[in-house]
Amino acid sequence: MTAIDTYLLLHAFCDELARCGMKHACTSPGSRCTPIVLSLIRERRIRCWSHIDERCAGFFALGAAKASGLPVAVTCTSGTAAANLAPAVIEAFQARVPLIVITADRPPELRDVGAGQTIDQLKLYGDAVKWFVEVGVHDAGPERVRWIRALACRAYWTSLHGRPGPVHLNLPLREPLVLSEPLPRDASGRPDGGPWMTRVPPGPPARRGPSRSLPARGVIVAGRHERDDRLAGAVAALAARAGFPLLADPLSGARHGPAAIARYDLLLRDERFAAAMLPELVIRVGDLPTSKPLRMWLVSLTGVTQVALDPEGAYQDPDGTLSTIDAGDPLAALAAILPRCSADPSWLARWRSADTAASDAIDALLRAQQQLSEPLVAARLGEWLPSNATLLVASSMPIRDVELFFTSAQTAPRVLSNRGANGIDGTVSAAYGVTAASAGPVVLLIGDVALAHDIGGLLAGRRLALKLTIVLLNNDGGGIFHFLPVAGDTDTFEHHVATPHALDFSHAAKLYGCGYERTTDMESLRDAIERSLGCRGATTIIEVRTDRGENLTLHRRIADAALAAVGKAVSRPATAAAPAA
Ligand SMILES: Cc1ncc(C[n+]2csc(CCOP(=O)(O)OP(=O)(O)O)c2C)c(N)n1
Ligand SMILES: [Mg+2]
Repeated sequence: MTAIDTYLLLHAFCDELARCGMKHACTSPGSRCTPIVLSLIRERRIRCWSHIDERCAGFFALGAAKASGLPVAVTCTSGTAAANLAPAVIEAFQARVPLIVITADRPPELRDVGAGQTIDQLKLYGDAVKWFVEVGVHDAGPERVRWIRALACRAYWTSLHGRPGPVHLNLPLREPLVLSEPLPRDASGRPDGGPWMTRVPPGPPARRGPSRSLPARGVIVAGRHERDDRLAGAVAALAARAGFPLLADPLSGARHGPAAIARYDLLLRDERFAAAMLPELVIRVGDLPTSKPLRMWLVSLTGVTQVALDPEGAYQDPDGTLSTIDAGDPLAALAAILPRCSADPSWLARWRSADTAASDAIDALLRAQQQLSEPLVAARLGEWLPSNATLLVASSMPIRDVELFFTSAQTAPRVLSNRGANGIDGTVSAAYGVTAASAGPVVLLIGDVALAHDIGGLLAGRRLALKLTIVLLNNDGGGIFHFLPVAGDTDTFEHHVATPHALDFSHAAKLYGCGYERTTDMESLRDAIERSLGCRGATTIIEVRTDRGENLTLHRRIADAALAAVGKAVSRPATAAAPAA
């Protein structure tokens, strides 16, 4: 086996990825991975994004795959480099994001004999990948070239079809790792320019049974669903026509239209409202939203038929509430449901009047605020950002505040978040990945601990000439933990749980060549965001300082005010609840 063999096989492999439709790949430096990196770069149809830190590379690839819906390749050298991809691989598996992870490895004769930078990379990511292949070392004879073309296609389609997710190809490479002569022309691909192998995705659902009419009191719960942008509109339209309240997380893209109930998290904290508004049917699309009151309410609906429309038949049911998982095409299922609906207008009207009462109370309270606050920033981002923008929201309070305070609007930006494994890691890198694969502007809403966790991700801005607007909610620690019982343990809480760090992020901005602004009022925040969206090139960090204790108090005041208003609207008093970490 010579370097020519290695490069011919890799050329065929990358050619097939491009023929299948791959647009983006991420590289990170090393010696062993040189043939993979050079082969990806030479494939002009694939745009290669270089990263120093493999953890950032993995999350960048995740963001690009999330934003484009297409598999993205990520490659790295052998050893701990490959282990650094694990968080992004796990998130991609949990969140059903198609990735093709290509790890360079030492050939078999150099394993477990003390060779440098060599670890056991076989099945390194365990069950967090859909498919693992030890590619092996081969001569580039016609049979092996055909085989590697088919392998590339299979990796691509496997990551994309059915339940999307990561696949892992471990690629041992023998020295020499660079070519000292020109690569012979390779015309081994299909002459029509198509992939070596295509796979027809799962077909239309089996014909549905007789059309019994459905109960009039239905509810639709819509959660994170990134892969089919037609679904959000179809769900909102069905909810409106069927008269079913639509409890839509902004991550579903479906929080709009006359049936959208934006304040479900608050409404369902009111025990009497939750008990009175019992549905006869629940239809779920996408993941379960984050809201704990919503999840608890779904659990309480014993005896109510709960159907999940999930094209991959994924088991998203931590509380065992589902009656059916319908793995057919959700659009076809929605179309089949509509003629069976017989709306009871008073059902939706009661939800809506409570929702309006809660919304008015929240608005009044937020408008009366003199200072910038975390809820206010989340609420206004939903209104200010143009509909062609993408808002990537970090885990912890930002994602909860977006769920709680985004209003219902057709013009809202697209909202993405890493909610497969709910990690606060890799968020900056994922945001740059989203930028790389998005036409419109990208804004990242992030807490200070999450930003500190992936501060190295900022490097992508200048190195890869990508622009990002970062709205940083800096409460010097994990504000979420103040909502949890652990906050009562004062001896250890501050240092070990809240983890204040006193970081001055303006220095990070300087180090990574980002713009930096600190804002203290609404007007200057809006101006700073507009300036950043309007400027060319650079990333801007726009910092809003908040206080964790005051944030807890404000959330409680908002919940109390909203619940009092809901209580009045439905002539009942109310109680409050806390989010889960
Ligand atoms: C990788 C990872 N480590 C730890 C956690 C646990 N965790 C959840 S929220 C949080 C604090 C986040 O703080 P920050 O980003 O400042 O947001 P805030 O809570 O202040 O809104 C931590 C450490 C996690 N989700 N993921
Ligand atoms: Mg914080």
